[in-house]
Amino acid sequence: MREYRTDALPVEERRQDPAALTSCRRPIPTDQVHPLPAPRVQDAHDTPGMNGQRTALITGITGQDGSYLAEFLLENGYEVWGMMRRASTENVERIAHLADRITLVQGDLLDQLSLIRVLEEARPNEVYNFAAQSFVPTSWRQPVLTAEFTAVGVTRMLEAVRAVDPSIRFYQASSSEMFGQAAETPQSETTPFHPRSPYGVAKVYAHFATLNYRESYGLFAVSGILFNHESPRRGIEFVTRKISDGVARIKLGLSTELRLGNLDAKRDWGFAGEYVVATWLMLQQDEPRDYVIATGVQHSVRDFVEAAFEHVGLDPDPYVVIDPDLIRPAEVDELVGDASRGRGELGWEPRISFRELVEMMVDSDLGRLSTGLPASARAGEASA
Ligand code: NAP
Ligand code: G4F
Repeated sequence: MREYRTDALPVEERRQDPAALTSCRRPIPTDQVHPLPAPRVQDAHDTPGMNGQRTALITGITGQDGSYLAEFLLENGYEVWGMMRRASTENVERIAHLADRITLVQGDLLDQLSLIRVLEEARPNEVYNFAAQSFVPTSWRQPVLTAEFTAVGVTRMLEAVRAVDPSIRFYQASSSEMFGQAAETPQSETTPFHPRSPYGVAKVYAHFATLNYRESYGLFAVSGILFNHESPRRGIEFVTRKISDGVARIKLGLSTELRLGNLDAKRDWGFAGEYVVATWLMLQQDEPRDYVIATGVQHSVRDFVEAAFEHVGLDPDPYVVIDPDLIRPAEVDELVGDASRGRGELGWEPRISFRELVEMMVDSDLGRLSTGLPASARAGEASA
């Protein structure tokens, strides 16, 4: 097993990780909304460097996990390429601080030829397929598009790997959402799937496509079944970030209510910066195998709300409003993972606790929202 470093985590998140308190190679800004120069987008005529480094391609590099994995791989000596889809506006806030150290290339999971071209340009040793339509409620509103991105897009990616270089090691971002109405508790690699959303159904397809390409063609193709993982970079529509942002706004006097759906849903929440290390570890094994990655600790949405309000010294009751429009057509009531295979074979352990995660996210949103407010309203100075 190769040794690895985790000290590339941005200061705001690294300070929570006692094992990662060594110095950063260079300062990394923590403010994700601060305008920074955009990374270079590779055009078809650029030639990638050939200096013997290991090369990784991350699809979905503009997302939460893509940004953390890019930092981790750079810190561990990789040449990092990121695939992003074309947009009319910049969408690189999470990776802007890596601008001069990664190569971005345009490609889309909907376009088979674009995936082949991306692999031909990047010539990666490892592909991390993080790209997906990942927000569960959107999957009821756009089920066919979700299937195109999140399900069939994975087959397109696997076909591209076969066509360009079958020796590429391939990681698929499977999800605990596949367990859905779970047949047993806790859920492990052998728990049957019963997805409860079009997103979950699409992930099950992608999961079995990855397994099938491993069995049919001998690809080193693995799926990480990751339970919910969060961070200050989590998309604002997911419940944890919605809560941390909402609580910070209320604390700073910018808002008077937090509208939520089902507070009784239970999840196994970990820190995304640690989970991407597990994805890398999966591709460093001698044999391809699927792994559950989870903390093994379950909390309700209500627990998250209470911990977040408690952190800023407020009572949630006057502020939290239950909005029936946010209740899902079919709910995943509770999930909690058994990651003992990953602990044993990968040597992976989560370190950030639930409470540390909540506080990290609330503090980050307080800091972000305080910028530009009068001193009396800033984090730590605001009165209840
Ligand atoms: P995320 O923040 O929503 O990022 C998704 C990424 O996919 C974004 O970079 C997005 O690009 C890209 N993308 C979407 N459609 C695409 C397309 N057609 N072509 C190319 N790129 C496309 O998700 P995340 O939280 O980082 O999660 C990463 C992966 O892990 C996802 O597959 C997710 O389903 C899976 N997962 C996440 C969790 C979790 O708790 N976070 C748990 C289990 C599994 P844009 O920026 O252009 O939208
Ligand atoms: O934060 P969520 O939207 O995450 P969800 O549905 O568990 O999905 C996330 O985790 C999956 C892993 O299991 C990933 F595969 C997926 O890509 C995504 O990252 O909702 C969590 C829970 C749900 O039960 C939801 O009903 O929170 C409940 N909830 C209550 N009020 C809410 C809200 N969820 C959201 N997004 N917004 C609310 O206002």
